[in-house]
Amino acid sequence: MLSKTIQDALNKQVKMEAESSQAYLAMASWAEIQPGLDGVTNFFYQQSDEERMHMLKLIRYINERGGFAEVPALEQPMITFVSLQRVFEEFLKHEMAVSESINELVGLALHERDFATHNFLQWYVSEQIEEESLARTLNDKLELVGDDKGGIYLFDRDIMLFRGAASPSQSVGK
Ligand code: OFO
Repeated sequence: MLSKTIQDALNKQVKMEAESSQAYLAMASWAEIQPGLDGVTNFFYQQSDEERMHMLKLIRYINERGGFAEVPALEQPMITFVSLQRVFEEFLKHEMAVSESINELVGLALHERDFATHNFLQWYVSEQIEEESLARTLNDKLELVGDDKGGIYLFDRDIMLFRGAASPSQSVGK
């Protein structure tokens, strides 16, 4: 059985994963209406789906442990962006905030001596290493490219390859 403290903290993380899914959905939608950004569009649609999966995994865990997973209300995310660079800066910022939140949760689980939750959260720890690293790589590439249209074309064409290389954990679900 989950303690109230852990249940509340996990429910906060449910919200964060749902917000991540919404944020990346908004990025996908923005990219979709820009000319020639099919790769970036697919990348963020897929990223949004993954975040929903992360949320579901938490919901199922909370309920499985005798708690109650609360489906949260969500704020509208940022929906327009001044540049592609800005989108990816936001992506990295968001992933860093999620990593921090997961680390807090891991610390809390240890403090509360909830070793099952501590064990459950290790998947998220690994996932955040992958996602932060992917976000940094993509930001670095975009910095190299600058405003060069040819570079942006190649970035968009190859973006799914970066994802494949950096994120081997897509099949892990509940
Ligand atoms: Fe939920 O994986 Fe990153 O944010």
